Order: sequence, then C-alpha cells, then structure tokens
Amino acid sequence: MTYVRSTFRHPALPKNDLGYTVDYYEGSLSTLCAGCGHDSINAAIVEACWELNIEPHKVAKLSGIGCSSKSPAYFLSNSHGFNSVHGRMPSVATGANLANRDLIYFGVSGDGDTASIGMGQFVHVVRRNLNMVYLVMNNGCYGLTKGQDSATADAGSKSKAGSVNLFEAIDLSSLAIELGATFVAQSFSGDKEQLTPLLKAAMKHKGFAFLNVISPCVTFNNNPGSTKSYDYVREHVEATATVDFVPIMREIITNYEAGDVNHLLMHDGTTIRLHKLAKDWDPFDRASAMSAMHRARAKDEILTGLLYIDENSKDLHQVLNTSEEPLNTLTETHLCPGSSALDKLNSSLR
Ligand SMILES: Cc1ncc(C[n+]2csc(CCOP(=O)(O)OP(=O)(O)O)c2C)c(N)n1
Ligand code: SF4
Repeated sequence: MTYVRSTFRHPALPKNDLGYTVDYYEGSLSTLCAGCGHDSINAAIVEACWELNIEPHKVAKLSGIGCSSKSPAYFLSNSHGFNSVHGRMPSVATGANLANRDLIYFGVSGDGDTASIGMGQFVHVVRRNLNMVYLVMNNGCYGLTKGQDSATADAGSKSKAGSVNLFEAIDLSSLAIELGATFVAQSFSGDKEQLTPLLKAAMKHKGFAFLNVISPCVTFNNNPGSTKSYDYVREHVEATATVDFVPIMREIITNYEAGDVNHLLMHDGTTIRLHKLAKDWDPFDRASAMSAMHRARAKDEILTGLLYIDENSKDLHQVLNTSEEPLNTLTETHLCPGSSALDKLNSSLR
C-alpha cells in the first residue's frame, strides 16, 4: 500500500518563537498499526518540542529495536538519530552524551527492549544519572515479534490467545527510583494532556529523566483480560498530580488553592508546576514515592504523573567533571597540556 502525505499546510498555522510550524517537528509517515499507542506518544513528543521552541538539530534521538524503537523515525525528521541494537541504546546514548553535552538526548525504548535484553544496560544508565530522557513505550508485550508476553506483563494478565502470564511483572518506575533516577514519571498514551507537560519537564531536567508510558498494542495485547489494554488502563489510572510546564517569564494564572501547588525551578529558568492530588505522597521524597507506588499496586491502580524528582540532581558530566566543550571541537592545546604538566601529574601519583 502506498501512503501519501499532503505537503499542503494552511498559511495561518501558528508558528513558535523560532518561526516554525508544528509540521517542522514531524517525522516520516508512521508504519505502525492504526491505533497503536506509540503513535499517540509520538504526536505528544512533536507537540512538546514545538511548544518548547526546541531547535531540532539540537536533539539526538536514540533507540533499540521494536515497534517502539521505530518511533524516532516518526518525529523530528530534522534531528540526529541512531537506531541501535536491541537493548543497547543506553551505551550508545552514554558515548554520544559524553562526547557532546550540548544536545538533548531523547531515548525511546520498549518494555522488551528495556526490561529483558536491555536490563543490564538500563540499570547502569540510571545509576550514572546520564542527562537524557529515557521513554519506555510499555505495552506488556513484544509487539514487533508478534505479541509474546514481556517482563512488564502483570501476573494473571491474559494474552490474546487466552494464556495467562504466570510471572510477576517488573515495575520499571519503582526500579528506576530504587537505582537513583532523579526524575521518574508515568503516563498513558491516551492522555496527551498529561503526557505533553511531562515530556517538556523531562527534557528540561538535568539528569536521567525516566518516563514509563503505558502504550497499548492494539494488534496483540488489547484483549479482555490484558492489563495493558485501552479499557483496562482507562479504568485503573490514578493521577498523582496535574503537571503544568511554565516557560520563562510566562506565568499562566490558574485557580489552584494555595499550599497545593509546588513550583519547581528548572536549571534554565523554566518552571514545572505540580498540583498534587494525592495527600499521602511527596514527590521530593524517594521513600514516599516508593510507598505510594506500592500502595497503588496493591489496589491494582496505575499511578500516573510525576512520581519523583530530585531537584538537586547532579548529572554524569558534573560527577566526572568532564569537558564543557564537545570533544570534536577540542584543539591540540587542550588535549596536550605539555611535558611540565605531565611531569607534575606523574609526580603527584608517586
Ligand atoms: C539481539 C536480538 N534479539 C532478539 C530480537 C528480536 N526482537 C525484535 S523486537 C523484540 C522485542 C520488542 O518488544 P518491545 O521492546 O517491547 O517493543 P514493541 O515492539 O512492543 O514496541 C525482539 C525480541 C532482535 N531484534 N535482536
Ligand atoms: S504490533 Fe502492536 S506495538 Fe507494534 S505497531 Fe502494531 S499495535 Fe503497535
């Protein structure tokens, strides 16, 4: 089947501060199944980047293998991209990030790509607090290879063929918090209103920003008995908070009651405004976030929103005190300090 996308754009389409209309942030025409949750997430990414006035050439999209990992082809055509090997996106992201800290690193992965073959790489990129967005499009199955249960499928969840999953699910968000992730959020592909500000906040966070987004696979895991179907998720979603993203100097006045709202100042002067809905949960406290998640799981609720944030996050570059200049711009003078500096260094080690 041949797909044709019209190149006509209405002349009155709004432009962002850089003068781009939203289509400048789109990618190729999607080849995912009609109704796949991943496409809704891609649309939210396009919107978030357009609204944030991001220069597409300042973004590096990274992924592994899977329907989810094909997604970077469907947003930001004008950005850098690297579609790596199954489960190996974190090491590619780490290498690229260490070579050039000036880009926004946007990683897209699947629950298979992250929670099975890529688990070894995932845990290390979390604990190193690499400055990146790591988004898992979580459908509880291996969509690309025809719907086998993944490690995030809930125990008791039924596949399309009727078999029941016998094993406990890996909860990637709890794991990320446990390993020291400094920004952890959950959302649902069907809730663009919540997802878009979370994406913006994640892109502005300095450190590892983890987003676990439930994204139903309409072809292999949207059946009755599945806990990752559209119907099940809609019935079990429980939001921790509403999240607004406030650009610099553009405070929007809303009618939140005093005391309910937390203003989080990001490193570039933008603000995330968090309106808490759950009383017994503190997003700045790791233990409180963990116990809120445990309580939700015991009630079969899917907690969404910003679950945890460390405002004092130190990313890998700060920890290692690396060069601020991209490595490919360093000259010989930077790279070779001369024999007297080397003698000094050697004698300090004796
Ligand atoms: C090394 C390797 N092992 C296995 C595969 C086969 N394979 C391709 S995608 C995939 C799983 C995809 O599941 P997920 O990451 O959840 O993405 P989804 O397709 O569901 O979005 C597997 C097992 C592969 N491509 N490479
Ligand atoms: S197989 Fe599932 S995950 Fe893959 S594109 Fe289709 S609906 Fe999406």
